[in-house]
Amino acid sequence: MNGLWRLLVIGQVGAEVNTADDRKTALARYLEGPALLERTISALSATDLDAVPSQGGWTVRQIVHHVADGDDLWSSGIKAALGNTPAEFTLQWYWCQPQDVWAEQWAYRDRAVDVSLALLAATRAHVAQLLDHVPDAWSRSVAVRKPDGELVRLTVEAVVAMQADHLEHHVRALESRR
Ligand code: NI
Repeated sequence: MNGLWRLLVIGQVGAEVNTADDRKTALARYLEGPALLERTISALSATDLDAVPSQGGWTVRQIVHHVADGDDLWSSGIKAALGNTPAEFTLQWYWCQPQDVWAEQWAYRDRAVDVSLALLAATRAHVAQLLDHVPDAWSRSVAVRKPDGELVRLTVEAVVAMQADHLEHHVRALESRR
């Protein structure tokens, strides 16, 4: 579920600085994400939420929790970038075991989705508020220790784009199930 992270690290780090228009577009996608996800699942019954795809993989319920957790986990990285640039950010404690294990440990199968949807919307609104108030927020960065141990520097802009992409990736995958 985190192939995007790999793409980000090899594809976007060190890319040229984006224009204000690019940032506006990225922010709009980022902020529209929670409503997009909610719309995508709005017509689903409880049975639909828990249906295991015939080709295998997570249920819709599990994916909603996964997306909300992704944003929640990375919001700490954004906060570090906005206040403590020399800091090293890592999710090693999370990456050190498969996401299927987290899905079990954090009870993705059993929890109602409404709280995770609210968390996702609040996280994105909160980050957007910070971006609006912290000088040079978009171009600030944090050193991230990757799962393989390599240290890379990620801008806030890159993390915001990664989270927007992550949600949209899962929405497309959900839509293709129909
Ligand atoms: Ni994912």
